[in-house]
Amino acid sequence: MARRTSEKLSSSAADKLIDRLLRFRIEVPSWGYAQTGTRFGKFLQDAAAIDIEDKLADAGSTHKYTGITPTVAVHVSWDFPNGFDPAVVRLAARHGVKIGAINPNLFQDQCYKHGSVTNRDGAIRKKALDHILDSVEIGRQAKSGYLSLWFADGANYPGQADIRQRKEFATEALKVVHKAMPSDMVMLIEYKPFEPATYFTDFFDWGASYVFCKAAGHRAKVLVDLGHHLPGCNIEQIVAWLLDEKMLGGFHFNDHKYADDDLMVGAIDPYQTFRIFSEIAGYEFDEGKDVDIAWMIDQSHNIEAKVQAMIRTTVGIQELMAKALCVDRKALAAAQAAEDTIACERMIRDAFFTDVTPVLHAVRGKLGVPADPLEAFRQSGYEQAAAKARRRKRKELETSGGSNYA
Ligand code: PSV
Ligand code: MN
Repeated sequence: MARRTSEKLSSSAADKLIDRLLRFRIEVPSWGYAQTGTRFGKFLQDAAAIDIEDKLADAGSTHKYTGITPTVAVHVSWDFPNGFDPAVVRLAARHGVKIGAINPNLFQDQCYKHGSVTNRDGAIRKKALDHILDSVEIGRQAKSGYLSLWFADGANYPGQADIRQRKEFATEALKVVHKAMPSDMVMLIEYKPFEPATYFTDFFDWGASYVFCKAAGHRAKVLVDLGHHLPGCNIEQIVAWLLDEKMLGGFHFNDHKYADDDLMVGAIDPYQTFRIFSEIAGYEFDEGKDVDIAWMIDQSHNIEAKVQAMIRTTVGIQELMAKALCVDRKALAAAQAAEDTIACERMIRDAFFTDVTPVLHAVRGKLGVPADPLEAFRQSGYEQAAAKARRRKRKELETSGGSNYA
């Protein structure tokens, strides 16, 4: 198929596209810069972040080269282990970024073996709830707009647990948390069909998250992690439904081949991510305004150079958003009304194959960042300097693994 170029867009369409992209921001995860890996082990990198200071420096660097990642999601147990620390907020500012979504950690402590907020044991449920409430407090003090909840809770065997009772326990906790949140905080509820639990997870799909959100309160919304669906799932349809219900809270972007692989966005199936963006672009066109959701990356890279992978992912997401904005919505609606299936499908695929490089260069020029952020970062020497400094720091700290996340 011939490659269209965005230069062929009318100048008003190109201007609108550029304007929209200038307002588009993506949040990076602090844990994406640390020594991470699979459950079989970690391949250590000298340049990987050791602590929150390094993570914020790396996030700052990602933002410096892309111009669109001004916030960093944090995991409370890894980044605020002793509760709120104003020094972390100051450090973030020094690196040109802000603290974003607050993620409580309800999956690492030994006591959560049989669940956190769904545990049979009331004392463990209380511990989990207290940790979430502490996280709300950290979010309040850090001026974060989002409390992002992911529960690893579930069971491995039929009969092991009471599914309905666990649903009730989780609902009780979410209601308490929702009440405790400041009025401008949004609760994001993530879902995942399996892992670590294998038979069921309590928050297993978008419908479960939707039901929990409705029970929790009006500031609870569904978080769609692209790696959290069973093969063949039509994720863009889920997104369209959640948009229509005003229940889409945000995304955790990543790509995958089989399961929650945390690969760089666009590496395996860019057309899938594009189709999601196309649904959003259509929604924004119909509503006449930008959708107000959390655009976040959730990737823990195993063998990839950390900052490079984050930059590549960020520009990959930006490119797919740009392509989705190339769909002529009026022409598509006309083709749909005429039941011209061939024309409809062609419009979507043509947009995907549009070369948006000129538009992206224009946007980056306006943002004051390099036209090719990844190449500029690779030439900058940041990674080599970080590796040197962090090798020294590890020696001083007598550590090799850095963050305990795997
Ligand atoms: C779980 O797989 C998840 O997607 C959740 O968002 C966690 O917070 C994140 O990964 C990091 O472990
Ligand atoms: Mn996630």
